[in-house]
Parts: sequence; C-alpha cells; structure tokens
Amino acid sequence: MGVTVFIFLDKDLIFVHDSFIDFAGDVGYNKYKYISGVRMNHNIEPITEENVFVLDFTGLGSLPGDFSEEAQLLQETLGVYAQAIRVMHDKLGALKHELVTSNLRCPIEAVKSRVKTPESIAGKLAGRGFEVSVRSMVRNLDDIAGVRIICPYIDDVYQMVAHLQEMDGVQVLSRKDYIRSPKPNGYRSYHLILEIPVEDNTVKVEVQLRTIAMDYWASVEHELKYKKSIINGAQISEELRICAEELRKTEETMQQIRRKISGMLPA
Ligand code: 0O2
Repeated sequence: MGVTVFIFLDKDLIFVHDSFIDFAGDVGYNKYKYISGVRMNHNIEPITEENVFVLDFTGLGSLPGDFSEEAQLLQETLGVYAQAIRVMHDKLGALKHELVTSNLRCPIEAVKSRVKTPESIAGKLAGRGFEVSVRSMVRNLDDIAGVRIICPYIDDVYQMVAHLQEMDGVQVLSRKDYIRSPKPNGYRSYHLILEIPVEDNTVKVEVQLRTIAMDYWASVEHELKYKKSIINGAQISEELRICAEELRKTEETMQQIRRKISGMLPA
C-alpha cells in the first residue's frame, strides 16, 4: 500500500490512493477541477493544509500487531478521524467569521491539525500494552485526530476553551490545564478531549490550546524528545526548563500590558 491522501472538496471526503495522477484519472477531469488543476499545473486553487491530509501507509507491513491484516479498515477509520478534523476546522472558521462580523477580537492566531500516523498509533498502543488493532485504537487512544489552536495571549486560550465548550454538538470528555499546572519539564498548554458529531458517529478529537510562546517552546522541546542520540541531554532539558520559566514570566507581563492597553487594567 502506498501513500494515501485525503482531499476535501466542499464537504466531500475523497480518498486518493498512491498518487494524485491515478486519482484524477479515476474521478474525471471536469468534476474535480481542483485535483486536475493540481495535476495539470493549471493553478486553479492552491492545496492548503486544511484540505489535504497525507497518511503514509508505506510502513504498514512491518508494524506490530494485526494492522497489516486490517489495512483497509484502518484506512477507512482514519478517514473518519480526518473528517472530524474537517468538522473542527469548519466550526473554528464559523466562529472566526462570527467574531469578525460582530467586530469582536478573534483569539485564534493559527490552527494546525493532523491525523496520527499508523506507525505512531501502533507504537503508542504497543508501548501501553494494548493490542494493536483498529478496535483497540478506537477504544484506547484519544488523540488520533489532533487539532492545535495557537493564540496570542494566555487570556485568549481560556476564551477559546469557553468558545469550544459552547459549540453546537461538542462535548468535553476531559481536560488538562498544563498552563495553571505546568509539567515538571516546563511544558504548558491546555488540553481538551472533545467528542464531536461526524455524520452518524461521534468522534474523539484532542484539542491542544497554547500561546505562540508555548508553541515555540514545545516545538523545540519536541525535537529534543525525538532525537535518538543527543549529547548533554540532561543539560539541555534543564536549559529548556529555565527557558519555559522565563517565557512564562514574559508572557504574564505581556498579558498585563495587553490588559492595560485594552483598558481592562489601569495603566
Ligand atoms: P505527539 O507526537 O505530539 O502526538 P495521551 O497521550 O493523551 O493518551 P497523556 O500522556 O496523559 O495521554 O497525554 P498528555 O499529557 O495530555 O499529552 C498528550 C500530547 O500533548 C502529547 O502527545 C504531545 O503532543 C503533547 N505533550 C504532552 N507533554 C508534552 C511535553 O512535555 N512536551 C511536548 N513538546 N509536548 C507534550 P504525544 O502522543 O505524546 O506526542
């Protein structure tokens, strides 16, 4: 099995096997101008992060458990999670529109999303002692669909949490506030596990909310975590912990300045 690409055209989810070229040939040129445009280099519409999900199935055969026997079901199930991400993007887009048209400030700086790769799913299941299967992944993992919302300020993060809680059909299953209670290594973010309706199903989505500064720190720290051989790992971790603390202080000061500028606090 090769690389699979999920493409959303309007509300339709389309699976693309192996390459855009095969796909464009299958579905016809006229109906999906978008894809043919990419293939034919007509530049009809740009492909954006929001409407293309690439899932790499190339390593599937060598994965532990019975994923390789369930390849088709795995692919379809991941497609449902990809749809859940699309639903979240739509909801966030609608919120943004509503705020902007009401002349209200939008607390969203950027939205990133991803569907966990089969390799990473299998690794996480095996690492936690669970069976590696589609059934087990649906039951045991909450972060197959992940959406990250990046906000300018700490207050914005909490405002976004409130907006998410009020969204139609969205249910909060659990939350972790690593902003009020940072992890020992300095990690700060607000995590929510949401359940959202997708066609006839409900699907779990992990939403991570953080500020620009928290995102900056987490990306650097994430790199360290996945570096196989690193010299002075302990020292770097300590330096990162100190940076996290400095960023926290700076962010809190910036937040106070913002409150003064917006008239919420006396200057
Ligand atoms: P990846 O590669 O980002 O997907 P859970 O993993 O949700 O079943 P856990 O471990 O209690 O259970 O979850 P937690 O603490 O809420 O963390 C979930 C995700 O938050 C992680 O997913 C990371 O994306 C992010 N995260 C948590 N702690 C850290 C940290 O110390 N540093 C960084 N950079 N990110 C962190 P994964 O699956 O671990 O990783």
